[in-house]
This record gives sequence, C-alpha cells and structure tokens, in this order.
Amino acid sequence: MNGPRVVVLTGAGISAESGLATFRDSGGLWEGHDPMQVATPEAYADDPDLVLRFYDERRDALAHAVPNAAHLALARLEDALGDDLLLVTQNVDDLHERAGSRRVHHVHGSLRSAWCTACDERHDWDGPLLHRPPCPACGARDLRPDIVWFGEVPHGLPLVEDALEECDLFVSIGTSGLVYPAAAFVHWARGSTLELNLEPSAGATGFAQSRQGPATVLVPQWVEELVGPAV
Ligand code: BJW
Repeated sequence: MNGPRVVVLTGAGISAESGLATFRDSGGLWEGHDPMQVATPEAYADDPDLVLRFYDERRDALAHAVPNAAHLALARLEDALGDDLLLVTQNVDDLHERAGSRRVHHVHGSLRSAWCTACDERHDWDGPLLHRPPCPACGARDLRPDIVWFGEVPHGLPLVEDALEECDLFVSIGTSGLVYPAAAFVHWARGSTLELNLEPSAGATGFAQSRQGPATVLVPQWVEELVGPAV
C-alpha cells in the first residue's frame, strides 16, 4: 500500500453509543466504584469477589452490545489502508473485531480472555469467573480477568511506539487522555495529530487538530475524507 501511515487510538467513548458505559463520564463505570478498588492488582488481592463480579457484569453487558457506525468506519479504513493502519485500542471489548477490523491491538487486555496466574496460559473466555472455574490447561482455580490494571504494563508498547515514530497521522478517538502511557501517544507521534471526542479531552491541546461530537458522526466523516465514500 502507498496510502498514509495511520495510527488510530480508541477509548471508551467509541463504544459509548453501543451502550457500553465509559469510565469517567457521568453515569460511567466508576461512578459507583473507586477505580483503585476494582482496577489494581492490590484490589484484586484484597477483595477478589468484588473485582470478579465487576468484570463478570461487564462481560455480560458486552454480549448484548453491537458495533456502531464508528467501529464500522474503522473497519472500512483497514480495508482501504491495509497494513498502513495500526488500530490500537484501550478498550477491553471486542466491538472492533465484530465490526470487521482484523488487526486490533488491545493494550489494556480483553474482557473475553482469562489469564491463569498459576500456569500463565491465556484462554478465550465468555462465561463468569466469580465461581472460580478451573483453568482448562492446568486445572488450578486461579483464573483472573485478562485486563491490564493500574501499575501493570500495557501490552505490546514497542510495536505501538515504532508505528507512532513512523506514522503520517495519529488519530485519538473517544478517550479522556487521563491514563498513561496512552495519553502520551500524541507526543510520541511523528506525523500530524487529530483528536475526535465528544468534548476536548484533558490532552486536547497536544493535538494539531481537535473536533468535537459523537464518534458515530465524526469517525465516518473523517474516514470518508481520508479514503472516499463507501461504495
Ligand atoms: C465520547 C463519546 C461519544 C463519551 N463519542 N466521544 C503519571 C504519568 C505517567 C503514568 C502515570 C502517572 N501516574 C500514574 C501513572 C500510571 C497509570 C496512570 O495512568 N494513572 C493515571 C490515573 C494518572 N498507568 C498505568 O498504571 C498503566 N501502566 C503503566 O503505566 O505501566 C508502567 C509502564 C508503562 C510503559 C512501559 C513500562 C511500564 C496501566 C494503565 C491501565 C489502565 N487500565 C484501565 C482499567 C482496566 C480496564 C477495564 O477495567 O476496562 O483501562 S483504566 C481505564 O481507563 C481503562 C481505560 O482503557 C482507560 C482509559 O479510559 P478512556 O478510554 O479514556 O475512558 P474515559 O471514560 O476516561 O473517557 C471517555 C472519553 O470518551 C471522554 O473524554 C468522553 O468525553 C468521550 N466520549 N462518549 C466520542 N459518544
């Protein structure tokens, strides 16, 4: 491909119109929870039932959600750009994949995966974890959500860093810009930068351009500008 090399970062805002709660907006996932009580390894050690129930409920909600126009537009962008697009998501849902994106890089893990802390195997997982099911590989009852919590290292950062250093354009969609290292990607990007968000994020001033509105409107518009109308 000879198109522009594009890195797209998505956050909870892109899935909001699919009915999945964001983290920090009013009515968000953490309104009734202290993040430090559910999204740290320490929280899990202190009260595993609380943490497992929180993620079981979200896995259940995900089963009833469907991709929206923003996810579909990014899948179309991949069809047009091929390997010149790297789609990086902080989201632990699978709505990009279900929209048709094939190369999705989940830096914060996946709700539909369980990680056995006894044998270190990861397993596709759609059911609950609260009842401590055995690991399909080793039988230990030590499966935890395969999620990157605060204080843990996000997945695959070298690949993202390389892509950002070589990209022509970095686009951040539906993320508050409050969680690192993703919040710093805009500063690692070599090329032009664009934010698409409901409102200016905490990092908005770091972008060359910032557009405000719902992802289901802004993302299809931007994809059409870049690769033309859907046929
Ligand atoms: C719409 C919309 C619509 C709504 N259309 N838009 C200082 C500097 C650097 C780092 C740190 C620091 N202090 C502490 C740290 C470390 C820490 C951190 O960032 N803490 C902050 C609180 C400051 N980071 C870490 O610990 C990370 N690890 C790490 O740094 O390791 C060290 C290391 C790094 C590199 C190399 C080697 C070592 C790990 C972070 C893990 C984050 N995990 C979570 C929770 C687990 C997953 C889960 O439960 O699902 O991931 S936190 C939570 O926030 C979740 C999200 O992925 C993440 C980002 O949230 P997001 O997506 O931005 O959602 P919201 O709700 O905040 O925002 C939604 C946005 O959408 C809003 O702006 C809305 O306006 C918008 N929106 N509807 C468009 N319809």
